[in-house]
Amino acid sequence: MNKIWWKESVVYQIYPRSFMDSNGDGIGDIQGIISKLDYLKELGVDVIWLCPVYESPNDDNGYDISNYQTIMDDFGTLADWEALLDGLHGRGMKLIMDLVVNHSSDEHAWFAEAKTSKDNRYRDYYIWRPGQGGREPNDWGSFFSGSAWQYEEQTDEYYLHLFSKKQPDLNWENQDLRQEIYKMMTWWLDKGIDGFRMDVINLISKDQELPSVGDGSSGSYHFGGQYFMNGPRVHEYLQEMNREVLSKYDIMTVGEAIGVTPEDAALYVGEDRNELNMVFHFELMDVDSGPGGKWDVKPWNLADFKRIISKWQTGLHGKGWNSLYLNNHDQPRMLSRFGNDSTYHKQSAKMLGTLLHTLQGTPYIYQGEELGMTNVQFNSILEYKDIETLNMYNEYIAAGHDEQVIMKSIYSKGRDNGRTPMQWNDGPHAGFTTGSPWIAVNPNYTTINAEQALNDPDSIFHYYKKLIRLRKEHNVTVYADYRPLMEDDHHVFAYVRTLGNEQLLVVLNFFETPADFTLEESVQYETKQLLISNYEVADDDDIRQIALRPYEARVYKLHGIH
Ligand code: ISL
Ligand code: CA
Repeated sequence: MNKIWWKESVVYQIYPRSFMDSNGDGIGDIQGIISKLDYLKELGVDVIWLCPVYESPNDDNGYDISNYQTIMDDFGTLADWEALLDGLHGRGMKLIMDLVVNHSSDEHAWFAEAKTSKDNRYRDYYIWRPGQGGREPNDWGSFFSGSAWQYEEQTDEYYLHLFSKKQPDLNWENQDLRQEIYKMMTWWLDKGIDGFRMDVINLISKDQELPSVGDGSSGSYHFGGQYFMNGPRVHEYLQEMNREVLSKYDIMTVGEAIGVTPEDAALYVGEDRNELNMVFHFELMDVDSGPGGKWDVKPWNLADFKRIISKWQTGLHGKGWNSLYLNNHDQPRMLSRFGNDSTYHKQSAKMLGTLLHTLQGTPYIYQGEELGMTNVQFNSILEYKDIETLNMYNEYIAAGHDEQVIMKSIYSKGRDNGRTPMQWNDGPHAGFTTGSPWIAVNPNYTTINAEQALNDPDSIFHYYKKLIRLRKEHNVTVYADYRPLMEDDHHVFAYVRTLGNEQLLVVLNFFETPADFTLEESVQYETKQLLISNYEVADDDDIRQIALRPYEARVYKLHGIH
């Protein structure tokens, strides 16, 4: 494994709309982030990933971009953004920007032109097709419910939108479009940013036949992923982007990749491939999805959870670098999903944080995770803001589903779980805004908030701080290989990581019931050192046999291998 800064970094993801509001309009903004830079420095993270801050009509909270080179009014100005970059660099932190180029907004100037006529110069920047027998060109469904096609009267054709109808897909087959995107990326890089997180980047190449999935008999829409996930030209495009843009800078890149296996991922992140540095895969995020997809919630189990992590740890080892995340702005809060957000709030948050920071790969912390922020349950659908949630709700209601059942799946899977405002203190609106927040604050802010966490030496925040520091002080946490222990145990997650003559032993109890850990004989060592734990542990504790307490987590460094 080659050593490089982004492997040794910890990334912190900011969802600007919900981070900190500086001017009382209820919407988080760039000056708000600037006011919290010392907080981020204190936590010790190295890189900030900023979700989209570009001009946008906000159909999908900034993931629908109408101008890639201006800042959204709600968030501030380009001068504010430059101050943010300087503020980060001045504190020794880096900034990566979200790059959303599978689609633009329908209010982007390119699309405004493209829809006017079939021979417009920008027409081919998007994907247009005539209807088929009075219906859409094919039977693909959108990620946000309904058809993936929208009819445009002016030219009597449909355009493709894998997400909302205000997010038309860009046509990467068009070389001029690709060059415009590379130019835009270069413009940001020349401003001094340190990399990109690339939104759904493995969807940019579509099978040009755009085939239907079904035979048309049902009249319903289907997931057409086989025709646009890891499509025919995706690696050609990314290699071109790397050659023309990325390779010219010392930056990091991470691509969001839907439906990839470790084998697929190796093609994106293989160190000899000249494409990306890391991808975000979805296998772990699908661990509690039933056959009906994300809203068809099924209980997850530790056997699957461990199997997926082990598969990625060993699958990419020596080939490419993993990204590690347990939640983000699209996912429920990790603590409510995989831990215990009531009785063992602190213990389980620390246990999950231990997992995140002790695997091979770069950890990504999502804002509020370091405080143990939890899912939210709003009483009424009217309090929800997310387009994916609202569209699903309307579609399911129209299809006659039970409202209570729908709300239950929103409580466990809805994206707004991760989008409630950051909980800074126990004052009005959790100190997020002096106005009225764009989305309600989670009522548990009176006990879960940053001010409380900073004052409590035993807080999740201080534990995260220590985890982040460990990655700096012990190379073994970053570069060592991975070997699962007690693989068939469905209660304990344990593994050993080896680098030279050092080993890292990680033991995690994933449940509230006590559990026994037995260290297999094959793991040999001379001395042991407890690096971190979420309970008091005696120095002379025998690690060959540990009686683990609820959600207990321990990390040992073992010296001397025979
Ligand atoms: O998980 C999902 C599929 O149901 C979605 O939440 C999500 O749309 C998908 O993970 C892709 O995410 C990215 O692209 C979307 C945007 O809404 C998400 O916020 C973004 O992370 C479209 O740009
Ligand atoms: Ca604001």
